[in-house]
Amino acid sequence: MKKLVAVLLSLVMLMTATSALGLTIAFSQIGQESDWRTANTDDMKAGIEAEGWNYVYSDAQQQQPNQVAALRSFITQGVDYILFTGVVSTGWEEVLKEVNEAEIPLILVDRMPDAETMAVIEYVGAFGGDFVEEGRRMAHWTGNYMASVGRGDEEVNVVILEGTTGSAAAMDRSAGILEAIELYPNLNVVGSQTGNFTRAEGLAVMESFLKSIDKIDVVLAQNDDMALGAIDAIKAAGMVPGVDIIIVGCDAVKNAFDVIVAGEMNATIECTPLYSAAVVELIKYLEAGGEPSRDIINPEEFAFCVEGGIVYSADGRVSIKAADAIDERVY
Ligand code: GYE
Repeated sequence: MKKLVAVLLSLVMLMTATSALGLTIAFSQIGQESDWRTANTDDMKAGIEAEGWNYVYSDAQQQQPNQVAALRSFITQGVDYILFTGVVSTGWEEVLKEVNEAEIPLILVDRMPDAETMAVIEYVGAFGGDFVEEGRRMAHWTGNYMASVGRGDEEVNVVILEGTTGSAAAMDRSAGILEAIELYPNLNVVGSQTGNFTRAEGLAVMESFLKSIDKIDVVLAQNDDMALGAIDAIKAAGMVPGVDIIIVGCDAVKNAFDVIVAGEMNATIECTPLYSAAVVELIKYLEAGGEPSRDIINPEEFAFCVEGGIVYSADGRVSIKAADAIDERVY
């Protein structure tokens, strides 16, 4: 009897071990446009591999057709789970339905497909930032900061550096900025153009704004990389970033923290790239027979600035002083 139990036990252990080792998780990533993206890519790889699972990774270099091809190749390979973030929000229905037909559980991370697509595809979990709220926070921080330094009644000219055209992150952040900025009538948007979420394009667009617009008081950059590019352009034009022009970014990456602590950038609205822990937890839960959910999970996020103490949301959240948080930052 004892022998039988021992044999059964080792059989169970063997099966658990092989199934754990046997899981193959594939990730269709957008590209390598920003520090955020690098942190997201590194975190996912580390988190999946730490479980001893096989990890298949594809970098689409910002091209939707590359993502479509990657997803089809994941289907052909018969992977166990597919992780997906879309460079743009439309045009995914056909290929995601193919994933569904192949019965490969789909986990959405970061940029979701548009609502129409979401409504007709199957997915087992979704984790991403609330980009509309992040945009609102950029506007709230700016309006309240300007008032806090006695510029609440001054006509303030704002330029927006948008992210990749057609991406959920850019469209939703623009929508959030434009919605909340209405509450601060002294803030006027005088320019808005895509810098494609990269430092180089942020620099180029800021250069052209500086040439074509007489007075720029504030830059709202939809990610920190573009904010850093704008800072380069402002310095090159002989102005002092953070003083002559107020600069607000989004993401809260390490490079932005360094520049905020140095006083050359004013604030950043957090958007976390760290999803592997949630993804791993979900996969384990599903493997154990848990029920999938169609909820989109937004992580809790904060805002950081030079001094701290600025209200950055409609519900009265207050920014954290960057210098107090810099040592705990992990991306
Ligand atoms: O803000 C930006 C990146 O989709 C949330 O993409 C992401 C955005 C992030 O390139 O830096």
